Amino acid sequence: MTSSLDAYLGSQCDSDPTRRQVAETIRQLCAASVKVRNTITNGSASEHLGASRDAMNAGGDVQKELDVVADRLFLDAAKAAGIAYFGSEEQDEAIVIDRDGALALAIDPLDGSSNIETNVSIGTIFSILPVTDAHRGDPKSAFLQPGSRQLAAGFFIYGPQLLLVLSVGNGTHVFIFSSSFGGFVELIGSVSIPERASEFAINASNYRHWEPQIRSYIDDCLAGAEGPRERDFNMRWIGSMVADCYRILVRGGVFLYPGDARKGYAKGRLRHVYEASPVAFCVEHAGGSATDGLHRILDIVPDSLHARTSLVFGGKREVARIARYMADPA
Ligand code: AHM
Ligand code: MG
Repeated sequence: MTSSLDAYLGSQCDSDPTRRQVAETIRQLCAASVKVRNTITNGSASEHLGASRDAMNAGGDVQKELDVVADRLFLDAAKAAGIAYFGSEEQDEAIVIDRDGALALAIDPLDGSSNIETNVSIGTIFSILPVTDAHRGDPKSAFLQPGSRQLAAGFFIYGPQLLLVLSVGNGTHVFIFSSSFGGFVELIGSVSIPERASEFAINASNYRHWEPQIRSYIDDCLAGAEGPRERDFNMRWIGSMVADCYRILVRGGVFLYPGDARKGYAKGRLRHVYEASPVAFCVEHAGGSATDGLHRILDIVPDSLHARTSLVFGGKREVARIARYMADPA
């Protein structure tokens, strides 16, 4: 029998009031994700949802209509769940919702914004962190914890299917929205990233900006069976990290968004708190690894809500191999 997300959360998150609130937060996020999905499906994506506004978010990205719609829906979900602090890619500062709340929610409401008008999979990434008394005086400090302290993390994919990839700290599980059931049901009980990588994901248009170590890693993959790797590699780059991550979870491979020489890209493009950290949590709980090239993402303490980090994740062996390239002075 297919098991529901609700039953899963009941079995995993019933031990104490904080865990029960984590479960309630996930339920509220799921309800919001269905609204976002319906907006995408029914909306006139090319003319409206993908339209740029005259505004930029804290990271300097142009906001699109759907970024703002999704941000509002997930803020409403955070309020319904009694979250203490809400930190979003689309908001400059953390928003205080309930000063006495036990949880902080960090979110990228719409990952893959640049793909909105092209009908390519996009998503929402979230991280749920504990709030302690030490954080009460300064809400943003709740987000400046190492990702290893996350109580739960995951992402939704608005693609051909509406999926939820979730870890509450005990494996990584995949749920699919079923309209006949009226909720999310389990699709993959426990994800395990295949060990051997034969696909890499990187935006190769940045080749000329990369450090020599990244170039030599990619050069060695591209050399295929005739090169030092002695086998052929395939390349995939969707440009929505949620979709690239999901492919790697089910099919293996490795993802890289390294820092590069472009202005403002010393630590790449991705945000530590609400992109790298939750993805790293799901990847590690699926048996993979995630680093900034050298160091484990989940050990790093971010220095601001919108901090960037270089990001490498995927199968353990390949991520370790990349760290060896990065450690080489070249
Ligand atoms: P976003 O949250 O504004 O969409 O930015 C994050 C996205 C990732 O999904 C993706 O991996 C990366 O940015 C793509 O960047 P680029 O356009 O430089 O290839
Ligand atoms: Mg994003």
